[in-house]
Amino acid sequence: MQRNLLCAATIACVMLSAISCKKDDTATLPTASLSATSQTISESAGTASITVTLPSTQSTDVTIKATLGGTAILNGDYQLSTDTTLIIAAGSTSATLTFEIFDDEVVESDKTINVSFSSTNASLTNSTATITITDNDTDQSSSGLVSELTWDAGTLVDMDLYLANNVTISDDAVTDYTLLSGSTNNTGFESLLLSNDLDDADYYVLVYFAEGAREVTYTLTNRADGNTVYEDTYNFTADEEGGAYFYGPFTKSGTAYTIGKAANSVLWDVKLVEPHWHKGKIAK
Ligand SMILES: [Ca+2]
Ligand SMILES: [Ca+2]
Ligand SMILES: [Ca+2]
Repeated sequence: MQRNLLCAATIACVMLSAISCKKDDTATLPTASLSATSQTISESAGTASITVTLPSTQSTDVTIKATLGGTAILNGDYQLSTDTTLIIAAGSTSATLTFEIFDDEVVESDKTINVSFSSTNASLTNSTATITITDNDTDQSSSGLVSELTWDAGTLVDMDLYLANNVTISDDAVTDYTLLSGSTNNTGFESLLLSNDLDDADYYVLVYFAEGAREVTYTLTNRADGNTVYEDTYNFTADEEGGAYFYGPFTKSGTAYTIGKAANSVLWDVKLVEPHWHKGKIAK
C-alpha cells in the first residue's frame, strides 16, 4: 500500500514536472515577424527579399524554414540567392531570404512566389508572405511569329532559341543550315521573333540546350497574331546538353505562317544532338 502511494506520488510529480516544463518552453519562444507579407515588384526589379526579425537578441540560434510555392517558376522566373533555411544567429535580430528575379522577354501573366515560414524554436506573427512579379514585356506578335520557351521548376538550366533557314535535312538528320538570329539569356526564359520583314521562306526554330544537369520539361509556344498556334512539352535529359532540336518548318508567306510540312505533320521533324550540332555554323 505504501509502495502504491509512493508510485502514485512519483507519477503525479513527473506529470506536474512535464506540464511545468512544457509551459516554460512555450513561454520562452521568441516571436519573429516578417518585413513584408505582401509585396508587388516588376520583373525588372532585380531582387526581392523578405526579412525575419526578432524583437531582441537570443542566446542561441533561431532557425526559420521557408517553403516556396506560387505560380512563379523556380530557376525560370527567379532563383534563390540565399538558402531556404534562415538562421538568426545568437546575438543577431534578423535574417533575410533573398531572390534574384529574371527579366526575360516572354509576355506572361503576373506570377507569385508564395513563401510559408515555420520554426521549431520561434513563434511567428505571420507565417506566409507573397511576392507578386508583374510582367514588363510587350507582345510582338503583330510584327511576326513569336516563339517563346519556358520550362518547369528545378535546378538552374540555360536553354536558348535560334532562328535558322536554308535547313537541309537528309535521312532525318540536319546536314546544313544558316543561322539568322538568336535569343540567349543565361537565366530565365527565351523569346524569339520570326519577323514579317524577312523573306518568304521556310524557317526553323532551334531549341538549344546550353547548360544544365537535369531532365527538363519545356514548353515551346508559337504565337501569330496573338494566338497560340502550337504548344508541347518534351523531357530534355542532361546528357543531351549541347544539343539542339529543330522545330519546323515555319513557312512564311507575307504575314501568314504555316507550321509543319503538311496538315497533321509532326512539328519537330528532326532531333539534333551532338556531334551533329557542330556541323552547323554556330560558334558558342
Ligand atoms: Ca522582361
Ligand atoms: Ca516576362
Ligand atoms: Ca538561355
